[in-house]
Amino acid sequence: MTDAVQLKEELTAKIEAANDLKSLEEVRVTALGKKGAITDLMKMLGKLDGEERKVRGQELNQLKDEIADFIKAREEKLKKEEMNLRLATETLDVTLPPLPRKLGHVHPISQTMEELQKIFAEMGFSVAEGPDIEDDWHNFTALNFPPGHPAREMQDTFFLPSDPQEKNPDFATKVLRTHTSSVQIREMERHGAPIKIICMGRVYRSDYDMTHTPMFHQVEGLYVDKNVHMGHLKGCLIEFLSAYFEIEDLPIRLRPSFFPFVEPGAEVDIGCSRDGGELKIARAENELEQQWLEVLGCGMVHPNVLKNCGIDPTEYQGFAFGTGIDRLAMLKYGIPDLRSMFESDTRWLQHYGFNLYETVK
Ligand code: 2NM
Repeated sequence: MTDAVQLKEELTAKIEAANDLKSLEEVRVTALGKKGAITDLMKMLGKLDGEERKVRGQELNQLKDEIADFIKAREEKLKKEEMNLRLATETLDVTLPPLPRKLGHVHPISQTMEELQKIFAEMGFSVAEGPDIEDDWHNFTALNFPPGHPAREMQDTFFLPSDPQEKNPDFATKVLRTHTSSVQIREMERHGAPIKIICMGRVYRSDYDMTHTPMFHQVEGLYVDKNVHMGHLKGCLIEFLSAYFEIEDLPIRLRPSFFPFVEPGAEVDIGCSRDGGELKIARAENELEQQWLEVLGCGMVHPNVLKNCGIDPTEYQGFAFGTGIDRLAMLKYGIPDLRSMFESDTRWLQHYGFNLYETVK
């Protein structure tokens, strides 16, 4: 009996002495835990006789409840004190500016595509898209590459497993498109003439070195209508290149060249200087000292290509041109290594990328 009274005094003193939540919890374990003092006494009840057990049992239960209530009250008091202390000492400066948010950047290729789309939209071209996986017809045959033509090998094409259901090899053979001209074939087949489109997108060739990656990007233009001639082609290219490089009197020259899908075909150079090893796109002060940089291929669409798309070449003519978007981006934005474009290095993108809200004017 007395031990219950004594224990109550002892525990009460300990609870009052506990000055923080941690030491209060230690007292709780000493009193009410599995091996606590009250628990120990309760375990001994079993050894007592009926009446005494009942009386002592009630006493102990009461003691247990009292101690538990007392601990609870002490705990609340300590918690309140702790909160008051924090409120008095901790401050929050709501006037501090927020942490800067990390913004992503627009890849130079996306930026260049936007610029190209804008320039050509102003000249009345719309944008067409097509599949990356092409058949032999759209990638080669329709473009006037006859079967076994060396250009088919020249292209270093990635061939895919062919379609076993398809009997016609023109449609059975599958490739990763080697140029976006395949999209222009599809558009001419579907819509006929007149047509005025640009195609932009990924193209694939089995090639890898300083200046070649197995995937790169092309933009190609196509204009088919009645009475279209090379004067229109040259005018369009002058407009495009001077707008893109933002140089008003940019010199441009055409050199005869060969592509199976055009006749005649030409390569297009822009004026540049290479003073001290640094390439600069500009008109030379002295015309005789003008240096040149090749940037495009072009020509009048071959009559066979028009025929292959169901367009009558005696009624319609067209011009077409094509170039690498990656190379255009490198030239305009001073990017030295093509391969760095596809390494997904965020530090590179931080440096060469564009802010989303400052893209195309
Ligand atoms: C080039 C160079 C010359 C071209 C031709 C065609 C099509 F589909 F109309 F025949 N599309 N693109 C073309 C012509 C592309 O890129 C160097």
